[in-house]
Amino acid sequence: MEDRLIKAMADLDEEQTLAIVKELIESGRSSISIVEDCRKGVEIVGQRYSNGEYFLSDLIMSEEIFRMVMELLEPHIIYENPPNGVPIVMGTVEGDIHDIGKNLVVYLLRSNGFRVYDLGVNVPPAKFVQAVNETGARFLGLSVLLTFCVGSAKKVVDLLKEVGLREKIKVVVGGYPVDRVVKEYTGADDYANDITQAIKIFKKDL
Ligand code: B12
Repeated sequence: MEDRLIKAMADLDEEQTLAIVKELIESGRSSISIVEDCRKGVEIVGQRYSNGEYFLSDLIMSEEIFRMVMELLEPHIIYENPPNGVPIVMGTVEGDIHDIGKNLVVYLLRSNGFRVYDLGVNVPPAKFVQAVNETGARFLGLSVLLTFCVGSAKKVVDLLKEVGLREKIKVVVGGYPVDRVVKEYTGADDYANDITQAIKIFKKDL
């Protein structure tokens, strides 16, 4: 863990953040650990926004810096396994447009050989179910960042049950507010709120 990177990200210091990331890449630090530090930094951005210290424009700024970090990291993210082609449907649930974390998970799953169908953001339950049906996916990944959108994830699971597809697919819910309680409430099979855990979950059932 690199405290100065977390701090630079939390302070929205673009220049410093990018300089530290470049330095860490050169020193051979793993891309995953760099991303995790940046995630911790934006978590602090979120806390500062909650307590009125930061504004919406600052959330937007954090997105922009994160995007630039990802551009630096992408060429260094190592392709770990040969393609297995296992299909996964993934998207951010209805009402929610956060996608930095989801995109990261999608990117890493693809680089681990999965065939990911990314439905984007604000995805209605019926669209998830249609995609599961059409692609024969073995996994469904639901990203939720807003607590008031947790219900949207539950609706997807309920609809899967209604149309008889629930037993055929493993549902994984992920995102900042997601914990065991959210997993139980939505009826998902598993959950993750960090990248290492996220990839492990998909790999363990191969
Ligand atoms: C950047 C940001 C934004 C950006 C989003 C840009 C984008 N393209 O995504 C913008 C500015 C658009 C935004 C808007 C809003 N935001 Co906002 N945002 C954030 C912030 C600061 C960072 C989120 C982020 O990208 N984190 C970095 C990524 C890498 O982490 P992550 O998303 O957690 O993903 C990781 C894991 O969770 C996991 N994961 C994620 N998805 C999935 C899916 C699966 C299947 C798996 C297995 C794992 C997994 O893997 C990822 C990698 O580690 C958070 C603060 C926070 N603590 O999260 C607030 C936060 C989520 N936002 C918040 C709010 C309130 C809003 C707004 C309502 C603000 C407003 N008044 O308009 C709007 C909502 C818009 C909407 N309808 O969705 C609140 C939510 C509070 C709550 N209790 O619900 C937060 C928590 C800030 C806060 N503390 O108040 N936001």
